[in-house]
Amino acid sequence: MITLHHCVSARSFRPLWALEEIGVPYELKMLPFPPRVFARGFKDVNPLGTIPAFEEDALFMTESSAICQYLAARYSPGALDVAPHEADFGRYLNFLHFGEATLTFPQTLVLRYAHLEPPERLQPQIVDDYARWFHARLRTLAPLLAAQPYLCAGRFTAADISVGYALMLAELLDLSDGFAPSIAEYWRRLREREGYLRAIGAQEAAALAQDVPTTPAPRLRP
Ligand SMILES: N[C@@H](CCC(=O)N[C@@H](CS)C(=O)NCC(=O)O)C(=O)O
Repeated sequence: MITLHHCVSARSFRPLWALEEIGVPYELKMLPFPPRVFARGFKDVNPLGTIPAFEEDALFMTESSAICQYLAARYSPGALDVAPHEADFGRYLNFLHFGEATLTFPQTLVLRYAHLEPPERLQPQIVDDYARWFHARLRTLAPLLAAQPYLCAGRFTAADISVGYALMLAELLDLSDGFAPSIAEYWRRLREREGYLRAIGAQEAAALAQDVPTTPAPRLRP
């Protein structure tokens, strides 16, 4: 049985979306964000204190893109996964990791210094610098997405989940006004997917059932 520890609309949304696209059964354990402040017992599950935390029997994973890669390879060959014999295998891996390492990294600085820290620790210069960083890197995808509907392999893959989550977070952070038209259109396509809509529904239902706020991230306590 798979267990996913998740906070509303945090990076753990990537594996949640993958699970819903694939249709494998799982248990969703909701936490208030950030767990290291509001759910201290969570460190017994994941000493890093971060989400996602993913368990399947003896397996334990904490990297959102790696969990998507695992789920795709294990449960979705030929669909969410791109196999080594396919021409786009390398491009698939690159986009899968680009979503987290290049796009989400600057966003987390915007999240922290525009939204999470107490007022006296907010850092507008950092927010501005890393918002620009995010848009500059995202723009590199615009010509590709003007020419094709998905990132690689001629189909929707786990790489689209990885990059798609960065677009979802950009919207939550009010960064989506800067999307190039082809990226805005790509994001609209992704948001209309049944798997995405099921994942949104699953996190809302689980948050209500488990008495966790359904809105993302309150400010950190000073
Ligand atoms: N590279 C990791 C990052 C995990 C991570 O930092 N998650 C954030 C949520 S989006 C978190 O748990 N933050 C809580 C904290 O830093 O206390 C991944 O892709 O899953």
